[in-house]
Amino acid sequence: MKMTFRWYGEKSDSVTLSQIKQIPGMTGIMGFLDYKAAGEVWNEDEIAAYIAQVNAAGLECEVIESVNVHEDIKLGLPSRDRFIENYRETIKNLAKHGVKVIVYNFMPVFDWLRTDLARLIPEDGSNSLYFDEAELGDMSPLDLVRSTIDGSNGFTLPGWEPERLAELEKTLELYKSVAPDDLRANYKYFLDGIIPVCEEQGIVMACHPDDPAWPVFGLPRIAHSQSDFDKIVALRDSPSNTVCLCTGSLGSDPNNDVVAAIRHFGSMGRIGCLHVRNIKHLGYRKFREAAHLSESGDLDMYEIMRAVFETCPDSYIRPDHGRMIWGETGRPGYGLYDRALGAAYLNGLWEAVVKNAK
Ligand SMILES: [Mn+2]
Repeated sequence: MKMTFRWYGEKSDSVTLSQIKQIPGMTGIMGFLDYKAAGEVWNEDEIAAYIAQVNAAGLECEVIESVNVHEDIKLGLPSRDRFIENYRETIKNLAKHGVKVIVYNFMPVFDWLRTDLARLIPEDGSNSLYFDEAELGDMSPLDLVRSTIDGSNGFTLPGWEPERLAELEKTLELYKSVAPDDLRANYKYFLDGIIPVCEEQGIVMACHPDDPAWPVFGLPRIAHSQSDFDKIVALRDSPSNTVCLCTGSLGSDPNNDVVAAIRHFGSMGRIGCLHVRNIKHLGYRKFREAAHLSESGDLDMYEIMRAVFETCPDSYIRPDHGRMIWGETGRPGYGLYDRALGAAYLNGLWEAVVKNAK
């Protein structure tokens, strides 16, 4: 297991590399060029500069999260071939600089969705990301996007870049004629275009689940259950076509057995990396993000780490979204303190799992 930490880059993250380096057991970051629009080529010189900066802090950068997929690819528009060619170029450039895993998602229009980015947790006075489908009921997609941007403390949220939002209404219209099977067909076309390059370059693609784990605003969503991911890994049968197993995203639906999903895809060799966090269910399609500790939420974190150890022990892992605690402000979900506590806790579970196995 390699413990890592998501980092958005010097200009876009309130957390510094030297702070990350001081978290016990931290080996590297999951890195991102925050200024790149979906569909653009990541050039070698900018990749080299970013990774050199990370390495200078004593950290590795073997996972990139995310290289976003252009909407035209998901929609299956004729212009997709140009964007797939750019994606291939980016894969080759990242591979040259030691990157092993690329996280991405295939969610139409929206990346993750929440109805409150700083919901007070009454028990301890901290706050965390929160979702309640009932609150979404009266909101249009544009309302939600506006309130998300308003609540993001001046940081651009991944998947919510203002440039993309101008075209939001047009894009929502185009998706009206895209059924889940159409989206899957477009997904296969994308994988057929990039996976041969990944195999040749030693890169693993890791698809992040839909978050929350159900359809929103009537858009097709095809990546929120074990059976969905069975279809995805079958779209292109390759060790380079894998899952980014996000316990909090899959776990937002209490019907998903997260531990079973790790064992299933882990033993198939189809987990490219994991995001490990806990979640607290509050009702039908209503949840908040919890501290990583098992007893703070509804997931059994010990069983999660044991499933990783027994089926995919060499995986890259990172603590996922944290609460905001101790008065910290920053990008919602991505402060330093609670994620550092999460990493320390997961490392402790890992040590117990490893020693118990001996
Ligand atoms: Mn995640």
